[in-house]
Amino acid sequence: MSTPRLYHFSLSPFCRKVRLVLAEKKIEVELVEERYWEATPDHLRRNPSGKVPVLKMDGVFLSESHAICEYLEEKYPEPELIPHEIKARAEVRRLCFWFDDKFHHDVTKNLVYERVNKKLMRAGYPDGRAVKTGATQISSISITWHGCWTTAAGWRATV
Ligand SMILES: N[C@@H](CCC(=O)N[C@@H](CS)C(=O)NCC(=O)O)C(=O)O
Repeated sequence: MSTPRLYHFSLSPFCRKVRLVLAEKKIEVELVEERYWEATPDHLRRNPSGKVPVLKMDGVFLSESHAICEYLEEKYPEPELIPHEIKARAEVRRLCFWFDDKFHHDVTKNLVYERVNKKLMRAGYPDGRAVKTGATQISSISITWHGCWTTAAGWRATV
C-alpha cells in the first residue's frame, strides 16, 4: 500500500484539521504544499472545486476536510475521535462545522488572506483593519475552543 499524500496549505485550518486526525491516528503521510490559488490543471483534476485539503489514499482523491476526517475515522477506528452514539455524533459534527465556518470567516480571511495570501498572490497590501479584527478574533475563538476541546476530550496532537 502506498503512503497517503496530503495536498495542503500549512496555514489553512481545514488542512490542519486533517493533519491532526492523521497524527492522532498515527497514519504516516506525505505532505505536499499546494499553491491552490495557482489553480493548476493537476490540482483541479484532483479536486475540481480547487480547494485544499485533498488526500490521496486508497487510489482515490478525497476532498472536503470533514469528509476526509470521517473517511479516516471509518477506516482507522482507533483511537476513536467520533463517538458511536447518534446524538453525540451530531454534536461532534455541529462543533466541527461551527468552528470551521467561524474560524474561516472571522480569523483566516482577515489574517491569513490579508497578510499571507495577498503577498503570495501579489494582490496588494494587507487591509490593516481586517488584520486587527482577525487578531482580536483569534484569541477569543481559538482559546475558548481549544480549552474546551482539550478539557473535554483529553487529547491534542500538535501539527
Ligand atoms: N469546505 C472546505 C473548505 C476548504 C477551503 O476553503 N480551503 C481554502 C484554503 S484555507 C481553499 O482551498 N480556498 C480556495 C478556493 O476557495 O478556491 C473543506 O472543509 O475542505
